[in-house]
Amino acid sequence: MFTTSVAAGQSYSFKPFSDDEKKYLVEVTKDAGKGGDDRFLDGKNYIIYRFPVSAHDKYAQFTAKIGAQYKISASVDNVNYKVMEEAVKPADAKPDWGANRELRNVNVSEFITAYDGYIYIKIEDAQNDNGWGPYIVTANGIKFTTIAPVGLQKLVDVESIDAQAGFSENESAPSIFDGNSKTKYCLPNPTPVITWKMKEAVSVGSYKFTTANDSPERTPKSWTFYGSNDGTTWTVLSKIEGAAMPTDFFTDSKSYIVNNHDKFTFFKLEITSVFGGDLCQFSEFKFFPAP
Ligand SMILES: [Ca+2]
Ligand SMILES: [Ca+2]
Repeated sequence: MFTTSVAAGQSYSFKPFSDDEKKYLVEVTKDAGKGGDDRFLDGKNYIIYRFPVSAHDKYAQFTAKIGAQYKISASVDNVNYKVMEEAVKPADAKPDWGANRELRNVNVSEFITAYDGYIYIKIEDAQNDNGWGPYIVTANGIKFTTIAPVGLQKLVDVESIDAQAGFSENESAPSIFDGNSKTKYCLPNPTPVITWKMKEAVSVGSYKFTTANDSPERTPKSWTFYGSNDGTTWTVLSKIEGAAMPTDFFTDSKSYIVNNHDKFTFFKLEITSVFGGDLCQFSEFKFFPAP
């Protein structure tokens, strides 16, 4: 479940019955038919979608235009579902009640976990013995959006960054905090140490690396991340040996979790090995506030 890297703050959208839908479709009952151009899930029919969510995300929302009797549930494991929103036909409904097709915006932020993973969305009939099954309106499509928190890199005191010089000023250590995956820190040392001071004390909840523009063997493989309040006494926040890092360029690693949520003003990142060779490089070190 946690093998792929997921970028924080993404938006996925597609139309029912499209090829794009297959990327997110986990299961649809075989007899779930079409109602005109729309997905019609009457009776015991249902559909399940799955969307990638980063541990960094702070908000997640599912949106679709759905009408008639519907039930929208969400889950982190496709086993335990929580009903988020439902409608049944009122006893005094007019004969055309099934036309209540509206955009349903379902906040599923509570299913974001401390790890990169997925949120499953299940849509089914809220009352499966009376007809009036839900329609998912194809023309409006389906959308799933997550919002990333603001990274703590913005609070780094750039003047305080202490690290071995890179190959050029363009490849110096501040490049890992500039929010640009096209700029990297690259130096002739596979075990660099970078220390920096924050503009204010912060509590870190997670972090990730972004790979550079070439040579994946230079990517950090093992490291220790420390916090301090005096720049002298260091507390280990995260120690990773033999990480599985992406070999694609300009790509975020998975999220690494920091469980110590004490506030620190100084941080130190010690790279202790790379995948091969005598150089180290990466384009971003992103770190995020504790939840
Ligand atoms: Ca029904
Ligand atoms: Ca950069």
